[in-house]
Amino acid sequence: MNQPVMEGLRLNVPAYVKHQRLIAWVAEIAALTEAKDVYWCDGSQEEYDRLCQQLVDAGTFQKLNPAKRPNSYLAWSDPSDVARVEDRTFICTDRKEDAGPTNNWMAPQDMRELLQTGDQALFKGAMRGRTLYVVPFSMGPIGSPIAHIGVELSDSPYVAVNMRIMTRMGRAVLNVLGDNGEFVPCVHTVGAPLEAGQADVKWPCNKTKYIVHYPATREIWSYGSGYGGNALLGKKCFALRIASTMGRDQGWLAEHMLILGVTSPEGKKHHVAAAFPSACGKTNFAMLIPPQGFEGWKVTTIGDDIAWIKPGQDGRLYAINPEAGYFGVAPGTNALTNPNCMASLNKDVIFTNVALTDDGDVWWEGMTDTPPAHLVDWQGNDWTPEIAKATGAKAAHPNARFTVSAVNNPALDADWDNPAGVPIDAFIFGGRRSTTVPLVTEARDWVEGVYMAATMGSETTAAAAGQQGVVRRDPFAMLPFMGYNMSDYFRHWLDLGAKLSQSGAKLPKIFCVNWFRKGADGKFVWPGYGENMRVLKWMLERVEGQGRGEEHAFGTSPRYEDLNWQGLAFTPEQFHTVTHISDSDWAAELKLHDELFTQLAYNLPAELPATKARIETRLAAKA
Ligand code: SAT
Ligand code: MN
Repeated sequence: MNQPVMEGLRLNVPAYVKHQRLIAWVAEIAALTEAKDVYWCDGSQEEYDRLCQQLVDAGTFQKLNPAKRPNSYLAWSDPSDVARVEDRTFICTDRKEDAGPTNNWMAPQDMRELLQTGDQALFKGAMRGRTLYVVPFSMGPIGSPIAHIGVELSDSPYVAVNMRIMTRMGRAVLNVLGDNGEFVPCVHTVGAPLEAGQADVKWPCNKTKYIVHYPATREIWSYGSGYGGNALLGKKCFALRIASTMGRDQGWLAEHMLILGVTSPEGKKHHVAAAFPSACGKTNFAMLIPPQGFEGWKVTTIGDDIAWIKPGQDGRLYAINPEAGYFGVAPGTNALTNPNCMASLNKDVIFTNVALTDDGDVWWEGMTDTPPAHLVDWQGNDWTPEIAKATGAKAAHPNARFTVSAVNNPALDADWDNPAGVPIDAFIFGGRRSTTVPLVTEARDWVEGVYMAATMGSETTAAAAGQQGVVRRDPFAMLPFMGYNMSDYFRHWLDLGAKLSQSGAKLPKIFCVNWFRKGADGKFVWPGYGENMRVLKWMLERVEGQGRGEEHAFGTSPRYEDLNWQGLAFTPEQFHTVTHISDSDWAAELKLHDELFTQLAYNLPAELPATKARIETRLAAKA
């Protein structure tokens, strides 16, 4: 029975779909949500073009001027639906302790009643009047032993076309799934049923939002939002929250990390994975172009946001990028900060919440020094530099995004799609801190590196709804993305390190960086972007056992003379501003580590407070 017919609804199952469990689940969700019909995405270019045209006809997309931006579209979201909603994101484990104090929790039974089974369950009838898109996707190269498959059922064609860019999506995935393969079921609705005769809006969504994960059954249910990580469920929901749980159970890591390759002029190649919170420059770092003074060096991108990292036969850690595209922050991106990114955006892009120029192209704050004389802003209003000055109106939303395929990236690494992944030589952890944290520090060992990553703080950005610019602890840049108890996750990192070093493997070095220190004038002191290569090179010298530095309470940092300054006027005084360790700042900082440890007391590994005590002893000895 390949075509079960439900009341008034055909499932439209293509002949190549043989997976009865999948078909039954689609039927169940279609019935629950009362979708108007079902469409199975095959992932073809023809389908992508057709769905984009459909989005144009519906008013969700505007086609950009093909002479300026071939095959590209602009979407403006509802102003209430512009970022991830962390306070509406839930981890539903049986025991509250297993979700931990950093996650919102509800008992699975209660959540299911709210979403699926109760009289007023939100998903009941949620897709009325809409098409249910079946979006099969692979996180990681299709068929790779380290890839995992998901199927998202969504009533948003915007989601379907974005998923085609962000993942390997379509028929080929169903072929791999065969008639009984495992997949992570992901259900998504914008939560805006259309009653008969009711006209649609350009960006349907609902004031009520739920982004829900059931780690035990590896299910994702998302209600009410059409934006970014709330709706493209392969990304943060699957590749981080659900995958972190899978990694804990199976002995691997799912991390909020870019992955890049660095090749020296002599042809020696290293790979690093770096964790930064959302909107702190991961995409820029992953596409870095070495500056003057680094002739012959090459940086290549494996991934810009998420890394799945597994121990290989040789005991080294191998990383793959489970994604196939970039969902990057547009504002601030320009030909100076990220030329590779600008080149990636020349064609085949979906832009969301940037401004429209009078000649049918896009613009955002920071794209050019001089803004165009007239724009239509992301909310559809006239925008001029004068209006901006008078009202502060932004042309683009600060969390405006581009969705683009990795293959558009001129700096794409030859191994980006290698099913075996790339061996990691160093981990980098970085927050956005205007004070306190020095430019770069190498941790003494794995345990102290885990301490650094666990206690990382960062100033909040527009990537999440809520107040911006306040420092919060963001362990491993995973705070919004942890699928289980944070302390158990620290334990998992410590155990993995211990296991690998027992097997005689050389563990990656761990570094902590901060590009964001400000001077007395409130401006960033470190130039950042391509200049980060100077710090990166020092880290790789340390990996090779060569780079020099100075040991201090937290680890080892370079002195001024240990970095290559060729081609950059950066004075020892400026270097002091971005590197000095202030005793009073650190006394306050360590109190915040205490607060974090108090919050995470349940199952907190004893190694972490012990490391803190060692650091305090070193600091006291110095005084
Ligand atoms: O909205 S996303 O989660 O996709 C992007 C981000 O915040 O990192
Ligand atoms: Mn991210």
